[in-house]
Amino acid sequence: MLEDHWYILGAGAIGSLFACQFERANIHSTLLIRSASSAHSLAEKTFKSIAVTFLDESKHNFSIQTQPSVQSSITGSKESLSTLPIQQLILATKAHQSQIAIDNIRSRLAEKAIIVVMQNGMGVAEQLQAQLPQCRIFVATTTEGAHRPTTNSLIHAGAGETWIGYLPSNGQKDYHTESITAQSIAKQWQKTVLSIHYDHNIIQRLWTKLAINCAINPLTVKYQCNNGALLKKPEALQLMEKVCQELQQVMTARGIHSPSNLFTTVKQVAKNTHSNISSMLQDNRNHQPTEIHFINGYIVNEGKTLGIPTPANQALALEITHVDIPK
Ligand code: KPL
Repeated sequence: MLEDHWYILGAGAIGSLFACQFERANIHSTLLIRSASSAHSLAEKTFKSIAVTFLDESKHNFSIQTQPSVQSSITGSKESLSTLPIQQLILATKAHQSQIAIDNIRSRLAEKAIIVVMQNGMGVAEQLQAQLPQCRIFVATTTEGAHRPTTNSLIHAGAGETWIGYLPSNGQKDYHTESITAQSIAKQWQKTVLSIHYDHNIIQRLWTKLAINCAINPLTVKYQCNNGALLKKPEALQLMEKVCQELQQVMTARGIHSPSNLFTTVKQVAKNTHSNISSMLQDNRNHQPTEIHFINGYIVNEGKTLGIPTPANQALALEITHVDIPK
């Protein structure tokens, strides 16, 4: 039986979007945030105001309950960390921030806590399965488009779809039971206006999204352009094709069905999202570390394990890791 309350770790665009849409649908949530500076207190509870602009351009202010995920050493805040057990958690941090974020709240995780990993890239869910074998790890992938111009505002810019499923882990858990739980999560989240589905074969969907991110995101950083502009650069298209060929080989070797022409699929996504600034380019422009290690880096590691060379992905992973931050 699911509880009607979710903790959300990671108050970026997607974490905040889900918190606000949950609030609207009467699903209770608590945002676990690092800094209390943007929150205000009311009757011993702390809230963060988020002004949301919806797809139809209507606006609504939300007051989302928050708790600090880490004791503030900067402000010397006396605010004590909650010890209430976390039964249901959405991990919506950037992939490279996951480990530290989970470590900060690890002592609060209930013994059989449900954790839904919802982020770009791959590898974190598997890491958590190994580190927290008692917890129940699920994965979700979303194509909702949202961005946060400021910490207290959110723009829901593009309608997308969210898919939830269970990632089998060396047969430790009962696949049937866990699949039913994933279906219940999808059903509960369907109370929101978001388009949410259960996927029996979530691994396939995660890999397809990974392939798209591998072939678009680092190229937008390399060429400092939006997604659509890649299609007008012959050099970028050539590289995109090579990245896709390597991905197709790795996916086939892993027994993952890849679209028969991944390159065509990727070009179509770049066309559909032509004016998007990819999440990796946004990180790069915001002087933040990128998720490259969990995107192309993941493919390089998979290739090594499978004995498949992935020179194009490797070169991109190296280049983006060391890319100069634009002035
Ligand atoms: O998922 C994306 C991202 O930017 O991370 C794409 C599909 C490339 C859209 O921008």
